[in-house]
Amino acid sequence: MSLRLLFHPLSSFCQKALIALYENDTAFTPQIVDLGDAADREAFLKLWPIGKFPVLRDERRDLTIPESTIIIEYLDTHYPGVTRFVSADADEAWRMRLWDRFYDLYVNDPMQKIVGNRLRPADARDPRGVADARARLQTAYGMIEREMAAKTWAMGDDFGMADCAAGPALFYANLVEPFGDNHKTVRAYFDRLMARPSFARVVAEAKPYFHLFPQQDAA
Ligand SMILES: N[C@@H](CCC(=O)N[C@@H](CS)C(=O)NCC(=O)O)C(=O)O
Repeated sequence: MSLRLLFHPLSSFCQKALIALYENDTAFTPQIVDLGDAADREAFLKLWPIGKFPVLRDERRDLTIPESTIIIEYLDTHYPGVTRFVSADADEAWRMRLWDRFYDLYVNDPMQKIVGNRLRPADARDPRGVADARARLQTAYGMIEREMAAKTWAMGDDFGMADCAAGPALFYANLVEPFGDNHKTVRAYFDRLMARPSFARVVAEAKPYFHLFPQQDAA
C-alpha cells in the first residue's frame, strides 16, 4: 500500500488527518507511534526530527509529508476523493485555509497548553499560560458562535479541511474549557461534527486510549 500514516489515536492533530483519510475511504497503512517508547521515538525522529505527529509516508513517491494541514492538502491533490478539502476557487480556498489555521492555532494550541500543563511536574506548571489559553478559547468560541450561526460546515454546505481541524480541536477544548450555555451554536456545530461518520469513527478508535487523557487540572 502506498500510504502509511504515523500517528497516535488520542492525538487531536492525528485525528484531523484521519478524518480526511476516512472521508474518502483512502487506503492507507496505520502505524501507531508510541513516543514514550525509545525505539519508536528514535525511528520517528529520523523521519521528522521535530517529533510531532501525524506524519504521512507516500512510499510510491518516496515522500515524507508532515503537518496535518499539509497532509490533507497533499491527499486532496494526489489522492482526491468525493470530499474535496480545499476549493479550486481561490477565494474559497483562502477562507478554508484561514479557518483551518484558526482551529489549529486558536482552539487546538490553547487546548494543548491546558492539557500539557496538567501533565507537568508541580514545579514546572504555568498558571499564567493556562489562564491566557482559557481566555483565547473563550474568544475563539465567541467567534465560532457568530461565524457558524447560518452555516452547516465551516465553509457553508460542503465539509472541508477546516471541519477536519474543528472536530478534534473542539472535542478536547470542550473537555478542558466547556462551551457553556452561552455557546449554543458552537455546541450545535460540534454535535454535527460528532455525527459525521469519519469523525465518529476517529472518536470510537480513540476511546480505548481515553484513560491516558488527564481529566483534571492539577491542584
Ligand atoms: N502543527 C502540527 C502539530 C502536531 C502536534 O502538535 N502533534 C502533537 C500531538 S496532537 C504531538 O506530536 N505531540 C508530541 C510531542 O510534542 O512530543 C500539525 O498540524 O500536525
